[in-house]
Amino acid sequence: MNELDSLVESAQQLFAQAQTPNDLENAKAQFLGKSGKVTELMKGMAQLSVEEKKSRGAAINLAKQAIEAALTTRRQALADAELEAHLKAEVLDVTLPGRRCGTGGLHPVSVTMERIEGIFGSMGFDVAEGPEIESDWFNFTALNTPEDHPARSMHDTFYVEGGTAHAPNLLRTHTSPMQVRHAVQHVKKYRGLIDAGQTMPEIRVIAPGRTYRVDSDATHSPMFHQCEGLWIGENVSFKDLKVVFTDFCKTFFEQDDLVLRFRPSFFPFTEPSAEIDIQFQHGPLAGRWLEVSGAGQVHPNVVRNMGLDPEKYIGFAFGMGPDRLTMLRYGVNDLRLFFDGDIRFLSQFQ
Ligand code: 2U9
Repeated sequence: MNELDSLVESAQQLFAQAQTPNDLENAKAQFLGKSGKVTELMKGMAQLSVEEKKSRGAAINLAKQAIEAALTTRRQALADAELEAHLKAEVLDVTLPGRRCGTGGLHPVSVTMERIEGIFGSMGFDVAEGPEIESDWFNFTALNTPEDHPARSMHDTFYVEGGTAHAPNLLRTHTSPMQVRHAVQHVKKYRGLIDAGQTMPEIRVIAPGRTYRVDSDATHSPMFHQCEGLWIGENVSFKDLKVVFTDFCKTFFEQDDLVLRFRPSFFPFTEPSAEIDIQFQHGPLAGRWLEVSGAGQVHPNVVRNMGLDPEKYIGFAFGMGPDRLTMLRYGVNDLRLFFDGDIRFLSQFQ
């Protein structure tokens, strides 16, 4: 093998060893650079005769072309390898299914709220929603709750800034104040009719929403939900309460043979008052009496606070806890699970 052939071969070997474009360019410089081996050979031709220059020059040129060809081939191979590695690292499988947007769902207590609104809506009840920060007049005084009633204490009620010492603001402890607001508006609207001795359209309303009390254990949360109901007219009796509430419970729990019990009780805003218990006839809770609501005939003082004559207008009110109804319907035994926001628990209800 002559000197030029072995030069070409050593260039090919060095190019083959180059693993990066940078290695390759360094290797190239050793042969084709300003002081590279090919360039040196060219310079070495200076002393040769014209004839010798011709043949030697042609041979060096052939060797140079072979080295350049090897360089181009290796450059291409390295570029191909780089592209291949790049494509491998960024695998894009166009056959993969797209990422879907989760559809989400309603919280189980919201489902209960909607069921309650639907059932009472079908019985002609309006839905009234309003402020969670209330004055103590709407929350307590209008509802015939005495100044020294324990519910007014700071141990039971969250007081908030604003208002005065005489008329403090608080987080409503029930949704009844919203019913007082609704009733007051209703009475205002029909004042002319009422004063003329004519009959005012009945007040029939439920007030669902968040309520707050200083209380926290497995069955009490400082924030909980309530839905209270009110029906006031000229001839609305305790019998209507029994019919309406029995119908509601049977529809809500989807059990026609459900049994209800009205137990005497006391609330400042109703007289007489009752606790309402239900008894399932089948299922895991069958036979047990479960308290679901408080209720009663609206106290004359509360009717008066709405701007109505209690001798003429009478009716009933009830209050229930949608959180508890949700626990009973789905068999959940810890109220706090509803408010922890753990998606694994909540997604079971979708
Ligand atoms: C007006 C007049 C009277 C609403 C009533 C109850 C009885 C009652 C509680 C039961 C469990 C709420 O979820 S709970 O904590 N409620 O026992 N609520 S009567 O009485 C009213 C409401 C509005 C104007």
